[in-house]
Amino acid sequence: MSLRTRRHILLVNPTITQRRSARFPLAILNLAAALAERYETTLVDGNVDPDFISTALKTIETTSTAAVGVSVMGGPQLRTAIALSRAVRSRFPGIPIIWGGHFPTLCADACLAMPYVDYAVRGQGEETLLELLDALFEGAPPPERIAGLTWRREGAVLHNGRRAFSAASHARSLPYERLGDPRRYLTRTYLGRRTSGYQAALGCRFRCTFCGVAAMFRGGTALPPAPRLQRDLDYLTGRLGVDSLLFYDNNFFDREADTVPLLEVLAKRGLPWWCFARADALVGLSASSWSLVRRSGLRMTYIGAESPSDWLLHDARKGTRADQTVEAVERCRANGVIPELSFMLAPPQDPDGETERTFEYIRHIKRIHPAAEIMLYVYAPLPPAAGSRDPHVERVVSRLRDGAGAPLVFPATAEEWAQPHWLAYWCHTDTPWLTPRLRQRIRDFTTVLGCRFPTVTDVRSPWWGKSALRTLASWRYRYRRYRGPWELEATRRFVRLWDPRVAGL
Ligand code: B12
Ligand code: SF4
Repeated sequence: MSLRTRRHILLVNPTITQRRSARFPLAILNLAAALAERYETTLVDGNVDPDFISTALKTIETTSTAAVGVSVMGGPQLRTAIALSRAVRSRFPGIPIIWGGHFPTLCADACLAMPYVDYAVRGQGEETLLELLDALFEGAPPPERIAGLTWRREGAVLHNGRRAFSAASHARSLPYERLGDPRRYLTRTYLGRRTSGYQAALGCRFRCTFCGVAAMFRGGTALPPAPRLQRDLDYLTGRLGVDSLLFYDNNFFDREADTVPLLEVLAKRGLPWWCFARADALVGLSASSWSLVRRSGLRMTYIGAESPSDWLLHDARKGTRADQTVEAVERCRANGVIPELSFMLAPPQDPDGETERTFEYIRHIKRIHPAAEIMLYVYAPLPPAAGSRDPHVERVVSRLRDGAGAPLVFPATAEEWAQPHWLAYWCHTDTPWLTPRLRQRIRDFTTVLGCRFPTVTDVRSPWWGKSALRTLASWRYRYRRYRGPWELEATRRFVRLWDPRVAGL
């Protein structure tokens, strides 16, 4: 295709967080890199542009945009994606609107139930989007041959077969400069003054039933070659001045032999960094790798601890055990790393009992490593992905009940998913089977724990405020008097603590 005839595609990351915690919108950057040979693209990011809908509409007008791609994660981004798509459809009714990302991957039917979504791309989006644009504008391939696509034919919604895992994006560089000044995305965190998000490895080998990553990659994973990491770090540190990194790899420590070359690259730089890791992988690391970890500057690692109960870990297909979590915490302490542990409270099988057991387990962990960070979520399994079957996930979901004890029915449309109670479900902050008493109990424990151990990731609240809250909360924590911490709530109105569950680090 000659340069003159290249069509223009608008790629949008609708607002999900406030500007000061915006990170590189990796999804649309990766898509732009994949389209670069055949299409022109404009990137619009609602996390840095408060008027992103007006910007998108203006872009469509001035560039004769041929199609709009929208990145959609369930939760708050669903609302901004809906607002954008409605606005585009009403001003430019003929332009195809394509949704991709974690929400369409799981809920493609709910997306296509909206008149302003023409296509839903399930799973990794690069190849599917390219083929779809070629189908729309070049006449080939026929849509039914495009793996990973959900679309309409004569009013009926069709889910084409799944697309196989691809590591092709490792061969491409991200066009950061297409975002305007990429330095806008470097923010102050406890790691440094100019922290950047970055993704080295793709996918995840595991298939935990509650996790969106499992539905996206279905066990596929690929670690990047070390020279790629080196090259990207040269750009990020040399050109942009990045001084610390958040690795978004789903499991940084996947296979030790593959991880060591990456650790060696990081050890040469000594930048403070953060990553996701599994307890079993950390426990299995050799002494020489831990020594590399120390030299590399790993400050904190996010571990999906999930539960103190091995039956639940097994049921959720997690593949780790509660004793491994404790051992991983000990290894982290010995090596100067802060473990950031996430838990899923109140599973429907025994919401009260499991929640209390988790509280006690957290206290045990805090005794071993008081600096351990704790992230509390509610166990809220998401629906099985459209267009592919996973009997294990289907079984887990079939056991869920609503508040009246009837089988839980998930929303049928994206707009229903955008209702506050379903947003809370998607964000793992509430479920229909939580009783008001248990909901309050979780809220109270979260308040007491968060005040007793303010997170080190909070670089914004004043030290005196954190110190006052810590003192005020200590007797409650010590004597397990979690109920009704009104004095902590009142003090928190003045000292607003940072919640990394909402905005990331
Ligand atoms: C960075 C990040 C964020 C950032 C925002 C990112 C942004 N878009 O601006 C922040 C920190 C704000 C955030 C918040 C949330 N996040 Co988040 N986040 C991530 C993280 C760590 C990396 C995402 C990323 O950049 N990946 C790299 C890119 C390249 O991959 P990708 O986004 O999947 O994009 C590919 C495909 O999805 C697809 N695609 C994506 N968009 C589009 C668009 C089109 C048109 C097409 C065709 C294809 C396509 O193609 C892309 C390339 O292959 C992931 C975990 C992970 N490691 O992936 C979680 C993750 C995406 N987040 C998740 C969740 C649930 C949330 C929350 C909604 C809730 C929560 N409890 O965390 C919150 C919202 C909180 C709130 N405001 O209340 C889940 C999503 C699960 C799901 N099924 O929806 C993930 C997978 C974490 C997890 N393991 O559960 N998040
Ligand atoms: S929870 Fe972690 S290990 Fe399990 S599928 Fe998700 S990313 Fe992979």
